[in-house]
Amino acid sequence: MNAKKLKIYSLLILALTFFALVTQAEDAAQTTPETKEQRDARMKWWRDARFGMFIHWGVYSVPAGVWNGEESRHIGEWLMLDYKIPVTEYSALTEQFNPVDFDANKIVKIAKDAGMNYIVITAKHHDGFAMFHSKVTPYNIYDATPFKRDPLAELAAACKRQHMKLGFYYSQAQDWHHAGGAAAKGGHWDKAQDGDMDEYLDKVAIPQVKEILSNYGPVAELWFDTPVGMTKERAAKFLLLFKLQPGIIINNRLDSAKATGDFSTPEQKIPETGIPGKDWEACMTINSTWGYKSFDHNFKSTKTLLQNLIDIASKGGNYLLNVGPDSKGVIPAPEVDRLHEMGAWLKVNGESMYGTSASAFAKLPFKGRCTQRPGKLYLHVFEWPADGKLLVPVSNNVKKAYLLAKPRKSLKVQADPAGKVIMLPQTTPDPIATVVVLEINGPAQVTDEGKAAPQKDNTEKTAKVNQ
Ligand code: FHN
Repeated sequence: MNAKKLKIYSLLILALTFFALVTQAEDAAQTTPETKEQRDARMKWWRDARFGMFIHWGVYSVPAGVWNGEESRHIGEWLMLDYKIPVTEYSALTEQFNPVDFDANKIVKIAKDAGMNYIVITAKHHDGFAMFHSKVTPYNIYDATPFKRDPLAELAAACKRQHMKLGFYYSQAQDWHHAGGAAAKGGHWDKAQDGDMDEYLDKVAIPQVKEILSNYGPVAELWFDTPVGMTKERAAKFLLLFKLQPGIIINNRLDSAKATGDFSTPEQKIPETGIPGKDWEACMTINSTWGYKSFDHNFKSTKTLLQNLIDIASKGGNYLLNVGPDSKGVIPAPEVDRLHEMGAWLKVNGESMYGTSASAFAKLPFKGRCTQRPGKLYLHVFEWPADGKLLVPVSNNVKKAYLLAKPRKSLKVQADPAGKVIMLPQTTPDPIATVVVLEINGPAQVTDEGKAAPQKDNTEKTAKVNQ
């Protein structure tokens, strides 16, 4: 071998070694577990956000909860399973699905005006119908309906324009259209649904999740649901896709053991004492259904919705409040009205929600809730005390007290053995929730009045019984 050849070989070996080292380092970076600091940084926007919009929208908005003249008593998006509608019959609904009034900018603006900080929309629900232009199957809104538009692309563009975070819901296991997809509550009812679940996951669900994570810009949150048959091995295939969206936040419903994901998902309920030590997001309907039902007028009042938000924030959670657009793509007016009213309250009182942490107290001596940030307690008063006195169970030195709606007018504060008493104005400023701010020195020093009642010590009694 002459000197020139030797030099070329040496350079080649050097280049290959360098390439191998870089690949190794990259692999190591991918498998290195996230540190607490890294996780906190990734979760920061989400924890600060507190309030998001859930959108359940699909071809089920066409029947709108009615089948063969009967009004379904169950949630609208389950109509296909509830009435065991054959696959071809249900698929025919796509011909009538032409949501010409869908206006992504308007929807994002509704969410913005409501004080919501992120949106999560159904990319595919259990009926298997993709609400985006999927290349994986023609059973999607672009190919199978007269609409010929991609709502997810439009929503992604609108979110980008209006600086709104966007996430997708995807029913990974249940799919009542494609062969091999799972069906809860008794399983398949049409032989077109029969097939191999692994094949379904490999050929439909995984490629579609790849599409939504690749084609719509930044995806803030991914929301899996009803993990029927989702073993650890099956879930693992999805995990590989997440690196397509560094920083993505995933819910805990990918696998049936709920072993993966970033946050818990209490549904239609607010846990009594939050979920200490965990991130969580309560998803709830605004009426009684997720997917649009023409006859469901059971709308919660703005008061209930706002007090839910406050309750959730006081327990350290997020509120993902659902809306169900109709078959024209429009969010029903009673839902928009309520969101608008929530936004008006948040415009004044948002400081007491966004970026705050859970209450300093296990209990409060008034009807209401508390959130906090360093140096400030936000007391959400649901029922104005008749004597105009608000006892806050802290012993700290107080710097200032005022209503968040009137920050320049200081309220008098008196010391009390049980804490600090704030002198309130006589008339109730806000019938839903008035926020009183108490600025204090250092972390809240909670008096007994704000602590959980001590557990009764019954060891002696137990001992006697056991004798
Ligand atoms: O079956 C679904 C239901 O339709 C809806 O999507 C809710 C939202 O959290 N999740 C499931 C039930 O847990």
